[in-house]
Amino acid sequence: MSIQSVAASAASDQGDADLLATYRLMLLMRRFEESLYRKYREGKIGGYLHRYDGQEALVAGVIPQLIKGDYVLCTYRDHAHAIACGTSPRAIMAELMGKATGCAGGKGGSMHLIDPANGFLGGDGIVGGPVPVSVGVGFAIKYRGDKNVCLCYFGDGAMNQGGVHEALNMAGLYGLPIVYILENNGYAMGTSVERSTGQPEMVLKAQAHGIDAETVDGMDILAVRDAAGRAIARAREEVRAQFLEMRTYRFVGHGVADNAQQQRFYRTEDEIAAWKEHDPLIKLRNLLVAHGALTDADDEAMESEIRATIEDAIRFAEESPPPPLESLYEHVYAEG
Ligand SMILES: Cc1ncc(C[n+]2csc(CCOP(=O)(O)OP(=O)(O)O)c2C)c(N)n1
Ligand SMILES: [Mg+2]
Repeated sequence: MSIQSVAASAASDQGDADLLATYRLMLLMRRFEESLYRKYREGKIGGYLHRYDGQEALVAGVIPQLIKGDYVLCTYRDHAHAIACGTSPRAIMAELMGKATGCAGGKGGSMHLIDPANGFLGGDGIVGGPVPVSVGVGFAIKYRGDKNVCLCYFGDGAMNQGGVHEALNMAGLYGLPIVYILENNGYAMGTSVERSTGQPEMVLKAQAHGIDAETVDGMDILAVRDAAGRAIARAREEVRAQFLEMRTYRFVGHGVADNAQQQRFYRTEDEIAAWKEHDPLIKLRNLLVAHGALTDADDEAMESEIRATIEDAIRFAEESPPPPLESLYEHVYAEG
């Protein structure tokens, strides 16, 4: 979608204030991810780390549309999801640094952020793992008769997992109030979609399970918001599963170990540059500027406020203690 058509649809659909809030959220996600790479290189963050740069619209255009009592499940690429659910940057940063003040008590790390009080049921280190879990969550919502939905994010690589298809079959069969968001960034680590499936049209796979499905330009925040709004409303009102294949791209490597040199084995610099032309953050910034809703001074003020938030989170995390040894066996089994 061109900037012009984005602007036209913004004028008809969404107010400037709402879009500014979305821009702020996306900017926070991007700057947060960038700061993590620095902390990883300093040795402050251990374990693994998967960034969301380039994919922000998939979260910023969807999660803010949820209401109290709705749930979110996602993969190990989960920092943006936690931010959008309302988990504090302090609790996320402390979790990444393995501190007791982290949102999983410092024992989950980057791939296992969680915040049930805000409806965030967590990231998952198992590829495809959130999809079977979503069936349990969706069934519980329906069984209780609640007017809620479960959002479930997963990747294009996960779409080839057996358990994912068993779960999608049940979600379609039982008519569960789940909205699946397929984060189709074109690659599962270094393997492209084209090399890993005989049927790259993802919507056909969902439709085969009796699930309403649509493909969305995931680099276009307005298209994402629109499609998500409709899918969430259908899941909530009609109590049936929905599937949105969001076409997107990750601007950085699969994880921190996947550096520029490694990436040459599976994608070209030209390809990355071509996708960066569609950077959802820059597109939204240009749209707001064109509308007169954002000036350079506003943008700089937002940048410095976000910088301060992240610096505060880093300070908090670095000063927090590690989990005490006695807590080692806590949270292994549910109590009672
Ligand atoms: C069951 C399982 N198999 C393999 C892995 C190793 N692994 C981690 S991420 C990944 C790629 C998944 O790609 P995709 O589903 O497209 O998500 P993306 O990383 O692109 O967001 C693989 C194979 C894993 N974590 N879990
Ligand atoms: Mg992928």
